[in-house]
Amino acid sequence: MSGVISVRPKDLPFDESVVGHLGCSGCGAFVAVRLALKILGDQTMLAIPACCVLATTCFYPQVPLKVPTLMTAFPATAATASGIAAGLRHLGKKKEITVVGLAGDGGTADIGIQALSGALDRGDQILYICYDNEAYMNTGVQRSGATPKGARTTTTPGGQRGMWESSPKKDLLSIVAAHGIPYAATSCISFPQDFMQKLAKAAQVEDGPSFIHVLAPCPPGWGYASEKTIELGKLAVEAGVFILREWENGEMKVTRKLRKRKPLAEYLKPQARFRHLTDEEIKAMEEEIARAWETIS
Ligand SMILES: Cc1ncc(C[n+]2csc(CCOP(=O)(O)OP(=O)(O)O)c2C)c(N)n1
Ligand code: SF4
Repeated sequence: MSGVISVRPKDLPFDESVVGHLGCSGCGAFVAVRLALKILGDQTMLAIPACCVLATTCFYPQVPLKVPTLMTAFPATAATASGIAAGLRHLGKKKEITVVGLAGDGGTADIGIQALSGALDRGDQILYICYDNEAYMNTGVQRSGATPKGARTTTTPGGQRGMWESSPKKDLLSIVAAHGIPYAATSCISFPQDFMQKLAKAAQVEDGPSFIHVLAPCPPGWGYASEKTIELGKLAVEAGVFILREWENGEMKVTRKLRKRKPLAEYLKPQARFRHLTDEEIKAMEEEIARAWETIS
């Protein structure tokens, strides 16, 4: 995509590019898809693997996604996007159409990471968006490499002490940036201007791949009331749990610095997936967050 993309609300298209999906109410992933398509426009082609977004939009004859979409095998999102981009290059349409790989955190941080790494390594002209609901939600809330420490999932049941997720969330942005690509960033659906600005930058990269990792809260998977999606996304960022960063021109920077972090308990307590944690455990996690911020800033 070439030309400057405006993210001012008055310049955004009124039309929606995803209409009538079967996702849950309050689904953060669909906020991400909706905003992304407002920025990317209808000259976009999507490659999507099995995930909530695909499962809730691919029920023929209804077609909720209004841009051409190719369903990919679960591990093959980035490879499929690369193939589409190669085809468009051959047809001389490389500049007209933005090719997007769109996948959940399981499809990105775990099963699709090899294809993603290959595409980044080759420098393929694709934009990859990982919407991160922090588990394999579509198949029943199994833990993924992006599930945060302390979270209960169906494969890390929190009811039994010591059985919940114990390894830290994979730092996807650093993994991607280590490939030396032109642009990569984290964002959160609760900060729509931040998300859209970063997407606009990612879409304008003309000499290689770009990557956006967007936190997308999930009411049933995280265990909270659906009207709290935006609030929880904000708290994730403001409690310092999910750090908004940008990798550009070979440098990593924090794009939303926090003068004072909100108490971690404010973010954790409304979510059933963290309900088993004791105050001491929350305090220990808060200390870890403080250490992460010291390292990063
Ligand atoms: C090779 C393969 N393994 C497993 C599955 C089953 N499967 C379909 S969707 C899915 C979960 C996807 O999780 P994620 O990528 O995090 O997206 P979300 O469902 O959270 O949107 C799984 C395990 C599959 N379709 N293909
Ligand atoms: S399970 Fe979560 S990610 Fe999937 S459609 Fe429902 S709210 Fe969205």
